[in-house]
Amino acid sequence: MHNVWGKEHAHINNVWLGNSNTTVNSVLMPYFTDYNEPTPVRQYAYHCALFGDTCNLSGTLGIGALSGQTLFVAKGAIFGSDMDKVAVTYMHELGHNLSLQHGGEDDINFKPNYISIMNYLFRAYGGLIGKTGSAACDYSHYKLPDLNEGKLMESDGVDINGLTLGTGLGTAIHGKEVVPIAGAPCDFNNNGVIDTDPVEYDINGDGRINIILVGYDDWANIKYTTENSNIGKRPNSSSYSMFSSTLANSMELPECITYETYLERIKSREG
Ligand SMILES: [Ca+2]
Ligand SMILES: [Ca+2]
Ligand SMILES: [Zn+2]
Repeated sequence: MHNVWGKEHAHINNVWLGNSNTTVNSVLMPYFTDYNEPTPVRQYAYHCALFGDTCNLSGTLGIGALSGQTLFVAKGAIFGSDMDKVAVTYMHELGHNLSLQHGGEDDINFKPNYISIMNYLFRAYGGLIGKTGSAACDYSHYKLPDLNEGKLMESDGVDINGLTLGTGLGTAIHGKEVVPIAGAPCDFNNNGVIDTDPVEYDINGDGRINIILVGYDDWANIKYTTENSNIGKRPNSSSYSMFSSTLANSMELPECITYETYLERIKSREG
């Protein structure tokens, strides 16, 4: 990745990011005054990241346009300006720009078989489990086997084929680390034993059990071009995704703030 440092802007207490998809983009764009200079063609390849203090919604760590070009990182909302968390948030929001959702191709969060910085499961750990430093900050390299919550094979674990062999990568089941995951069994139903018969459990904690948790290879599917990068047009993203700061500082499962929630809160605040 090639980072180009832009201009430093005057301090604003709360960066106002607007109250609709279109305004978030149009509010962010003016900050990037060097974005179209000296060569306007930059806009077809570059992503614009604004590192601010906080934004108009407290508790928001970052916002990234899904398949868009703008992202915002609220450094001030990250306790102690922890640079690791800033890095994790930056890469996460950039991932949204690159078309990735919290479950890879879908927005199903906390999938133990999706080893990516896009997955909230790893926010509590400050990065991928089994890795330290910058190595802990990564998109997924493997499509791990899908997990059928209605028929989980504990002896299979999440990586029966050993795709992650030698990488040391791990995951977390019921708040307990499974490191490494290659060939390791998982106690999916949290009864303390590795059951031989298939078990049923809501392992991503979304209240649903009858879904397939699909694995995803981020790197093989990243979209480097934006949705609407037509000549002369700036792309407007169709949706944004946000992080809650409570998440980054807690082991508990936090609420997942969607862009719709963001709009509702802005509306109630204005009302
Ligand atoms: Ca078990
Ligand atoms: Ca579930
Ligand atoms: Zn996100």
